[in-house]
Amino acid sequence: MGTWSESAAMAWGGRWITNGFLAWAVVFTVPMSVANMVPEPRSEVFFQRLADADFLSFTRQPFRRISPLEAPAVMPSGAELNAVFDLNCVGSPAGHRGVDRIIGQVSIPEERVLGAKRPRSARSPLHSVTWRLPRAMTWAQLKKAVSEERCLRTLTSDAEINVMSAPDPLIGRQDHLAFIGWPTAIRRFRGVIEKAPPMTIAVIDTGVDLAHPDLAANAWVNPREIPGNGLDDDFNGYIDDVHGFDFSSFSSAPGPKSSDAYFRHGTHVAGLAAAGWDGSGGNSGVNGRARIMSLNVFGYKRAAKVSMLENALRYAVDNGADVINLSIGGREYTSSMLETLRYAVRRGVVVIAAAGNEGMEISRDPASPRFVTPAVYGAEIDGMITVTSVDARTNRLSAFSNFSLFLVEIAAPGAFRSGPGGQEGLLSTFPGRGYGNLAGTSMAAPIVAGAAGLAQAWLRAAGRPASPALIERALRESARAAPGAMIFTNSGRVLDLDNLADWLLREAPL
Ligand SMILES: [Ca+2]
Ligand SMILES: [Ca+2]
Ligand SMILES: [Ca+2]
Repeated sequence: MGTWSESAAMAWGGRWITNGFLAWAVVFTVPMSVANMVPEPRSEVFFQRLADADFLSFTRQPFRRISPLEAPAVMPSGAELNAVFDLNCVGSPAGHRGVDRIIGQVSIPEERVLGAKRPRSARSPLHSVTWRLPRAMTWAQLKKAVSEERCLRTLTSDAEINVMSAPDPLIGRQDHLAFIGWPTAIRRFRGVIEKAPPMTIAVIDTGVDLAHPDLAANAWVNPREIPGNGLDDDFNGYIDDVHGFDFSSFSSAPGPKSSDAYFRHGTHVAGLAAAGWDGSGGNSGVNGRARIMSLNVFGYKRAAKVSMLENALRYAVDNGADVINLSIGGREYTSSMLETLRYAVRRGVVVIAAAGNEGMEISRDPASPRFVTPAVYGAEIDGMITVTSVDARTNRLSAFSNFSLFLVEIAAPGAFRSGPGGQEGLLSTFPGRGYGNLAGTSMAAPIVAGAAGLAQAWLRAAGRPASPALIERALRESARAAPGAMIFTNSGRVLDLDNLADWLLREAPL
């Protein structure tokens, strides 16, 4: 991050909500109302050239023209912006070269961002770059600089993204699988899964330790990339990306970059979704035949950036993921993220997002302190599912769970017990051959991601188009009613794999 002061950050709106700030939100509830919904962003505005659109947003208010009077007089040196470029932009001498020209100083050297070639036309033409202001700039200076950049599509604040696990639980258990009916249902799914080509689940997180004995056999492999030769063999823009990529430290090793407890998160999440059924440890994922694509957006840092998340989403879609798990989130609106999520679903990829752990009702209004992204977009995107957590011991909403009758779509176990007296978490894989316990909506989401992979395999085996919308419908309609979660999600339901198998047998017989 830059060196700008906290007061400057407040004025700019770039990163003023920290984890510490969230604590008060637990007691902050207001009546639910459709007034929380804001109008759909207009896509024609979104893709207009920046210079033509009222799009440069430096506050939490999107799509609102910011006059020079409203904008901060001076953007501080070191402020970080998310610049989204169109790599196929016509009319620019070299497309992305414009990054250097206008910005003067880019945090990542251009050739390392983009590799030797431009993406093929089937891939997303967009690429997000963190632009750190090299010096303090007035609104007029900034606007002049970007108005000459033909290939810049949007420029917004490059907000922080954090993981969504709750404070460390004391003990952990693995019978969350029993809670969702897995032990019996998996006999019905297993034959289908083992005949079908493996599903790929992209885990966009703190990195997955793919050397873990329960995960190694399920590591996704990029078949057209030769490891370790320093070349981008498949011309996808990323050098030596064999099992995924680290979008934060720009490294082809996508595993956790630190042994700090914070960075266990991605490995735990991956194990819940897809630890191998035949592993040496006592740990099973919901879909033990899935392939895990590790997309690390944290690197060595405890906070990711929206620009990295957007690039990771595009990578997952363009490189063959079937399901994307997002046990991460932020608190600030950035227009390009919604468009990137829509891109994923449009291209047939199911997106699963954790609702967050502030114990509050989330809001779709970007100006609200209860705005949580990307979770708030699940309800409006058919094929993206927002997940909250129930305690597997009580069948009630977990004390930490965010909720919304409008915006949260399904519940799954994210703890055994939560609230006063501590919590019991879910057991899954930790880096370094380990196992451990975590609790949170972060844990509930990958359980649903694994289930989405099961449903997808079944639908394909039955010859049905496995669209993200149909998979969402299967999971939600088959979920079982849970009185303890009734008013907290728009389905009032908890994932149930036995019911899912029944639903699939009825709607898509093999
Ligand atoms: Ca490559
Ligand atoms: Ca290579
Ligand atoms: Ca949805």
